[in-house]
Amino acid sequence: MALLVKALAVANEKRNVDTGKFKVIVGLGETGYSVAKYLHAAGVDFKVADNDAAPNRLPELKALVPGAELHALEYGLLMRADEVILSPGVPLSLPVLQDARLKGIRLTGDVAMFGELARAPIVAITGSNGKSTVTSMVGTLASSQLTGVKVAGNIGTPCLDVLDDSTVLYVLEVSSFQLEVATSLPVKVAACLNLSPDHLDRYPKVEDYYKAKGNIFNRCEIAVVNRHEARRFDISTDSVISFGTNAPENDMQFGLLGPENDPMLSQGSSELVLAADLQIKGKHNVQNALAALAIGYAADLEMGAMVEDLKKFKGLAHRCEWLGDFAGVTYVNDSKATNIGASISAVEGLAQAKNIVLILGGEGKGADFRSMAQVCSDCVKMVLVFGRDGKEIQAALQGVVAVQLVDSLNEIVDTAIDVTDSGDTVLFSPACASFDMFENYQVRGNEFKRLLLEKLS
Ligand code: UMA
Ligand code: ADP
Repeated sequence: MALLVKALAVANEKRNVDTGKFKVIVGLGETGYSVAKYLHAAGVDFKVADNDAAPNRLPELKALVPGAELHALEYGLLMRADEVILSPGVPLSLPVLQDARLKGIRLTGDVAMFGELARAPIVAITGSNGKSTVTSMVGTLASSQLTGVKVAGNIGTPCLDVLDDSTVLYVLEVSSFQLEVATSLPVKVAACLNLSPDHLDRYPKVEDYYKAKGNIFNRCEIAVVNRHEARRFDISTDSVISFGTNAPENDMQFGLLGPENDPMLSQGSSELVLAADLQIKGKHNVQNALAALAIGYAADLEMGAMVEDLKKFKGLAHRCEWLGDFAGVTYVNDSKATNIGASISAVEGLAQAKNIVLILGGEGKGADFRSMAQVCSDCVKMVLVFGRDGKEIQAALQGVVAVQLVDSLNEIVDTAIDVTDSGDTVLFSPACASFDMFENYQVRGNEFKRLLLEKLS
C-alpha cells in the first residue's frame, strides 16, 4: 500500500512536470531576462524560449540559472505551460500563441505582472510620440518632491527590475506592444499623449494599434488626455484632466494663454510659465511640458515646484537634440524619430520658412510616406534619403520636394554640409526604425553626431 502511494506521488509529480506547472518566458532580451530574474528570485519554475538560438541575454541567464536551457518557440513547450510571459517584441498573432490562448493558457507580459505586484501608485504614460520625454520629465519633477520614485518600462529599464518596497511612486512608459497583454493595469494616473500611425508592420490596421493604446485607461483612477485627439477612448473613470495648445477653460484643463508667438503654459486661468522660459524647444515639446504638468497635478505633485523644475529640464539625447551652429547652419539630431508623426512634428517645430534639409530613411515599418508631402512642401528645402526603404521614400516624395538618395551616413553628412546655406537647419529625423543599418536609434544618432562633428571641427 505504502509503495502504491509512493508510486502515485511520483506519477503525480511527473505529471505535474509533464503537464507543465511552469511558466514560459518568450523572448530573451531585456524583458525576458528581467522576468527570469523575478521568477527565479520568487522560486517559480520557468523555461525560456526564443526564435534566435543565441539571444542577447543568454549568457546572463546561464549565469543566473546554471544549466538553464534555451527552447525553441514551439507548440509542444507552450502547451505544457500554465502561463506564457511574452516580451513586447513578440507578436500575439503568432499561430503558436493563438493556439495556446485557445487552449486556455494565459498570455501575459512583464507590465501586466508588474501591475499585479506593485504596492505603490503607478503613473503610466503611452502615446505615439513624446513618451520618453514626458516620462522622464514626470520622473524628474516627482523625484525632486518625493524620495523613492522609480522610472521604468519601454523607456529602457524593464519594470520588474525596479519593483521594491521602498518605492513611493512608479512612473512607467508603456508601449502599445506591452498594452496588448496589460489590458487591466491598475494605475493612479494613465496618460495617452497623442496618436499617429506607427508599427504598421505589426498591426493589420492602424485602429488595432490605437485600440491597444486605449487599454491604458481600462483601470485608472485619473485619465490624462490630449484635447486635440480625435479618437475618444473608453475611460474607466470620470476624473479626466486634459492638455492641449488651445486656451484651458477650467482647472481640469492645461493649455496655452496669451499671444501665439509668446504663449504661457496655464492651468485654467492660472498662468504657470512662459514657453520661452523652457529649455526644450519646439511646439511638440510645449505639448510635452503641458502633459507633464497635467500628469504631475493628477499625481498630487506641488505645482510651483514642478514649474521651477520644468524650466531646468534640458530634454533627452536624440530627441531634437541641438548639435551646434556651424557657418550659420543649425544641426539637429532627432534619431529617436522612428515614425512619420514624430518627424512631422520635429519639422514643424523647428522650421522657419522652407529652411529644413531633412534626412529620412531606414525601416519604414509599412508607413505611407506620401503623408509627409504637405510638411515637406511647406517647410523642407531638400530631403536626403537612405537605408532599406530609402528608394520607397524617394518615390513617395518625388515631385513634391527635391529628393536625393544617398548610400551611407558618411555621404549624407557630406551632402548635407554641401547643400546648406546660412539660416538652414539640417534635421536628422529619419521617421523610420534603425535596425536595417544600426543596433538601435542611439547608435544611429551617435554615428550621425560623430561624423558631423568630425567633418565640421
Ligand atoms: N523574439 C522572439 N520571437 C519574436 C520576436 C522576438 O523570440 O517573434 C525574441 C528576439 O529574438 C529577442 C527578444 O525576443 O531575443 C527581444 O525581445 P523584445 O523585442 O521584446 O525586446 P526587449 O529587449 O525585451 O525590449 C523590450 C522593448 N522592445 C520592443 O518593444 C521591441 C524595449 O522597447 C523596452 O525598452 C524593453 O522591452 C524594456 O521594457 C524598445 C522599443 O523599440 C526601445 N519599443 C518600441 C517603441 O518604442 O517604438 C515599442
Ligand atoms: P517616444 O518615447 O514616444 O518615442 P520621445 O520622447 O523619445 O518619444 O520622442 C521621439 C521623437 O518624437 C522626438 O525625437 C520628436 O521627433 C518626436 N516628438 C516628441 N514629442 C512629440 C509630441 N508631443 N508630438 C509629436 N512628436 C513628438
